[in-house]
Amino acid sequence: MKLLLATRNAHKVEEFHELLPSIDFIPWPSDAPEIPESGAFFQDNALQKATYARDWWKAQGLPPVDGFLADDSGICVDALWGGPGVLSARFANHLSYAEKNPLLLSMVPAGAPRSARFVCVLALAPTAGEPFTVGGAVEGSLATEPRGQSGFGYDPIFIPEGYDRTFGELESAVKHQLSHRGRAAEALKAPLGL
Ligand code: ITT
Repeated sequence: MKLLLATRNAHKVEEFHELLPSIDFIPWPSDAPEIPESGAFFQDNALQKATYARDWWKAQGLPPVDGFLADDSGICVDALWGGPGVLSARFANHLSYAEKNPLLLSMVPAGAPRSARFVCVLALAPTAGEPFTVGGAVEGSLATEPRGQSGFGYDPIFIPEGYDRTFGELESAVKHQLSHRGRAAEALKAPLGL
């Protein structure tokens, strides 16, 4: 099965290759337009990205694929009322993650609950047919400081429930078993007949 992966995030691309190795993923071309995401919810954005990619691909007359897959995801911190959530990529986006992660931690008031979760919504727009979404989440807590080099983004500050190491410290195979994206990818298998 050939799916166009509607993302510019190279870390997501790498994770999808590992999570769904039987799928032949086609990357979003580097000269293609930015994929818009203007929704208020993970689901809106995932659907917007997948259907935009499908419409653009068709309009270009590019070789057919079986479908268009998009991921909208983020970290939701309870002490920040769910933020940065759907705005996770855009939070302080002039900063690197080495700067952004300590900044996010510093925004959590002393003594506040440190619970957080990663959420991932995947939208699949088949070449012909109705787009649909599946999702996954992982509960956990914020570390007191960034730890580990593995993964990407907010991984160094997130400790999944039942562990004492961050996603930045855990091996990618462990992250995939627990993660929001791993769970959403599992949920995609039945509808794709995998
Ligand atoms: P595309 O829209 O092109 O897919 P993006 O990075 O802008 O790329 P999102 O809008 O879905 O994607 O934002 C997701 C952000 O949430 C991502 O940039 C990270 O900051 C964070 N994030 C999502 N999944 C993560 C993970 O597994 N580990 C660490 N951070 C993650």
